[in-house]
Amino acid sequence: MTAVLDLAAAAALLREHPRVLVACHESPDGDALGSLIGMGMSLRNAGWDVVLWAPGDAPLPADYLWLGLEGTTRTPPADAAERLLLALDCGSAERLGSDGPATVAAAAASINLDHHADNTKFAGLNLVDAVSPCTTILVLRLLRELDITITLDVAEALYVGIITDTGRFMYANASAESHRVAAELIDLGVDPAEIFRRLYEGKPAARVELTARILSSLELRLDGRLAVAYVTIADLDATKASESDSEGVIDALRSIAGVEVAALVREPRAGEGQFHKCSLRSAQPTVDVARIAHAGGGGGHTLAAGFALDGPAADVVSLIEREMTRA
Ligand SMILES: [Mn+2]
Repeated sequence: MTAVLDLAAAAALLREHPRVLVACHESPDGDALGSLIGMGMSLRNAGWDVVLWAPGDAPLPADYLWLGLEGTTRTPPADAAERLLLALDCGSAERLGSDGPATVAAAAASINLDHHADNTKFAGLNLVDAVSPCTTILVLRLLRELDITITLDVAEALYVGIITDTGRFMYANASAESHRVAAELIDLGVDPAEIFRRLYEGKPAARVELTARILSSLELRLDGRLAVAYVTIADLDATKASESDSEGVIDALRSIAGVEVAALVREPRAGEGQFHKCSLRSAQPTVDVARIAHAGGGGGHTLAAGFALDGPAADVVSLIEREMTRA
């Protein structure tokens, strides 16, 4: 089942605007970057004047550099107000970073293409399909609507969104459609073994050392229903790893028998104040971590969500415990 999206309206709006600013959410993951590159390259190949915007100042995750992120800007371009803003995988204007809301408000037109159930419908035209396992599948639907040929580079970028947002087809959102679209992309030339090698092998030793340190902080709470681990600045400094190197660790927490919620709590860097960021994963289909994230002022999906809290790490954990024990 897929939602009915007004793809025709989006295609018409794009055809009226030859200059486009394609954007994804800050701290981008594989789906955000796969969507950004897949959409951006396709529009550029088809003759649009495209600027790619990945908001934020933390380095883009090294795992995805091979997608071709060199030309990506980190701040909106000077002529942003003259462009159509196409936001991808972005649940709110705030997820476009501190310049997000003003850039959306000033844009010549705006389209919001996303799969987050808590999407705030912040754009002029909102295409939100919460049933879709990832945004790259929605990007593919829009490219087909535009009659744009899918090149191999684009197919690879779209495939990355599917495998990362479904946890390599491991999560409950790994629908028949996700497998069908993956098969279509393989038919276009995508080599799954090669993509998996680029994404998950050849890891820097620093990342494995960081994983070891994070896992040594494991706490099982609420009789083992909650698994919490911490990423500290000391861990990052000692291993010379970056914050994005901690991305996969939460799956190890989630895999522990009896765990319902996995939480990874990140200590803020100097200058980020007291904001502890927390990623949440559900290990049980009946446990909705988006509800916990909302209680902390964040957002996300039923099975994967996050929030940031102004206060010590202990407050982050108490909030999760309070929400988990609420009937
Ligand atoms: Mn996504």
